Amino acid sequence: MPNRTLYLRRLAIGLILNEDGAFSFLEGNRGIYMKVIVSTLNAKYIHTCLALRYLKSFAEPEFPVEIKEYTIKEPTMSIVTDLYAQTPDVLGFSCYIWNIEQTIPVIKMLKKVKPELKIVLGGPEVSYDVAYWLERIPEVDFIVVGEGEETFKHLLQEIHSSQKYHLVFGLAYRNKQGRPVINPPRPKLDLNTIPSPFRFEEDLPHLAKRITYVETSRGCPFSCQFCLSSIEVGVRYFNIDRMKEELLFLIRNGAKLIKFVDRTFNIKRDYAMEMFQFLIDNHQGCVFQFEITADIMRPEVIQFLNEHAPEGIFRFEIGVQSTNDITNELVRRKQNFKKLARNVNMIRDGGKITQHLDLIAGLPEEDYNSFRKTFNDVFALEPDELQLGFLKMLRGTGLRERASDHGYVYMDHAPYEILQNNVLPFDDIVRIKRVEDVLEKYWNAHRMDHTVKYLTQYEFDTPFDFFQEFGDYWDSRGWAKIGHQLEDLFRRLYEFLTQRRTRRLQVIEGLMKYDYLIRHKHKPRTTWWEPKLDKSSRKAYIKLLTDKPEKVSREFVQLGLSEQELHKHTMMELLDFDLGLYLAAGKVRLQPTLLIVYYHPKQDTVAFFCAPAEHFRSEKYA
Ligand code: B12
Ligand code: SF4
Repeated sequence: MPNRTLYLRRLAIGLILNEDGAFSFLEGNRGIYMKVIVSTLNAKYIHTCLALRYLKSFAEPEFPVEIKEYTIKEPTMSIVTDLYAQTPDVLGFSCYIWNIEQTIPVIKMLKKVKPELKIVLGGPEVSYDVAYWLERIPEVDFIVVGEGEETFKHLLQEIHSSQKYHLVFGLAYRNKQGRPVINPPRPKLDLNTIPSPFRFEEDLPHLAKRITYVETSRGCPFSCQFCLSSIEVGVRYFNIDRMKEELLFLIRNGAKLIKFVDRTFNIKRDYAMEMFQFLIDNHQGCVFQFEITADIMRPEVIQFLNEHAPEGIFRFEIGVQSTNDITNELVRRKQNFKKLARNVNMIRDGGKITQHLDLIAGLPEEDYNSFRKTFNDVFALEPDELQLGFLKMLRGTGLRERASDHGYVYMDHAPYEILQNNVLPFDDIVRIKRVEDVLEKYWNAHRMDHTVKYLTQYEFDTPFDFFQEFGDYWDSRGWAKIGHQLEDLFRRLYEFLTQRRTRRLQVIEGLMKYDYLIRHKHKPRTTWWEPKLDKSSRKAYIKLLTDKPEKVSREFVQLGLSEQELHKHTMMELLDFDLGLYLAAGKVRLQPTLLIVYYHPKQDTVAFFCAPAEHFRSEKYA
């Protein structure tokens, strides 16, 4: 019978009576602990690894487990040194596409200096092509395939007792002859038997600083052939009352960002609705992210959220991937883009929920032109963020198995990104990468929303063409290799637009200035352009604005700004067109306009005002 605190590693020659009345073995007079550590290299410090916390909660109290997390940026030597210093007997690594290539050198080094260490791998990256991994990393002793909680615990029991590894379902290892043995898979676990992974004392101080991952279900009912989640059959749920308690605990202990890793959070409508309502009632300012399948959302659910959700607490990640029907059929992805678009528009119009839409370039039969259309279809929905990713041929997926059907050529090692296929040559992939680069910097970072919207609507044939042409120019100027301040981003776009002789540049320039000025919370020290107003004109305008604020607007009068406040907290610029009319009605009327931007010193807010310059002209020069 296992002791609650001591674990024997070798054959014992004595017995001791434990606190709980059970006996355990002693070697000589000394108890020997089996020290178990589970570790991973996260993509960034802000991420945390939920899997490690499940492994710990399930293995304890019989097997105390310590968690050690690093990032993929940390030097191998410092990770090895740190883990070595913990003197583990069993060390498990959580392996994903983003960390496997950085984890392997850590394993190899550790095993050189501590050959007796038992190394266990688990996670989606090593759960497929298991024989390949056992062969590629001889330093690894065991691989846990698929769901890990029960298998890992059973493995610890076997390491610790009779080493009958053939009894451990879901385990892979090498036999005495060094040949790989892959045991039959383990039946799925009843999720509600897993103790809470969210309440470890050592996690609490970090809740506010890092992302907390939460699962309410495992599995996905869909079968998209590029995705690992399509492989698992059936969806299992955690009890909703238990999940509510867990969430409340996390929120009360300071969690600021909780990401639900459910593959499709809204599959079970009642569960999702009850959870939305619960989070609306209890959020305390915490933000919640969900992966949503948008086309299956009912309009009443969106209406409910639009009416009741506080602004900014929910963020939906919506995979669109492609709007090409043939492509979606080939990857067995059922998607009704019409319904998806209706729902995304409805959510956007509600103004409460942030939307992040995903696209994948390189899916079967999606050539450059088809991808251009996909991009434009989705950009038209004006998502807060549009992420353009490139297809990765994940181990275990149907698409990877049938890669040759579509002429796929891809990277040998993770992340297995495609380099070309039968309809998308490498040249096109490189071109699309340039689109991704400027899309991230300009649209997703929201650096100049008004300018980009104007350019994509009026100056370029389609949004994609703007990002492509600008991305090509960006690359040709060598800017992809250097860093950028905010001002540089404006100057570079302006240079691009000037050299291609873009029409109505003075309007675009005005929008760019407006975008620059309203992006700051405090009066900016510099501008990316030479101000049109010299010192004395600015002084004259300030005098006029102090004396006759009614020439601007009633709201401006209400601010009651003194001459000194105007000097200190406003920026002013003369534009060539009526910005107010453009923002209100989308119409461009050429007319000199004074733009006044006021940075409220106490509230950290910014307000802007426009007035026809002629309102002031006669008086200014009188
Ligand atoms: C969080 C997350 C991320 C985070 C990373 C978080 C971090 N820690 O650094 C971010 C946002 C960065 C990310 C990015 C990407 N991700 Co991601 N991501 C996830 C997500 C949503 C949750 C992972 C999770 O916590 N799951 C819950 C846990 C409990 O499940 P689990 O990880 O499978 O763990 C269980 C078992 O695998 C096993 N196990 C796991 N570790 C260990 C260790 C040991 C020792 C043992 C015994 C067992 C064991 O036991 C666990 C409990 O049963 C999954 C989807 C999902 N819902 O799982 C995708 C997923 C992991 N991501 C995936 C992909 C493809 C990507 C991207 C490549 C997508 C892209 N943009 O193209 C990028 C890669 C980024 C990069 N830098 O290269 C794939 C994984 C492919 C792979 N082979 O690893 C997944 C599965 C999505 C999918 N359905 O295809 N991702
Ligand atoms: S892409 Fe999304 S919907 Fe499709 S199988 Fe994966 S998780 Fe499920």
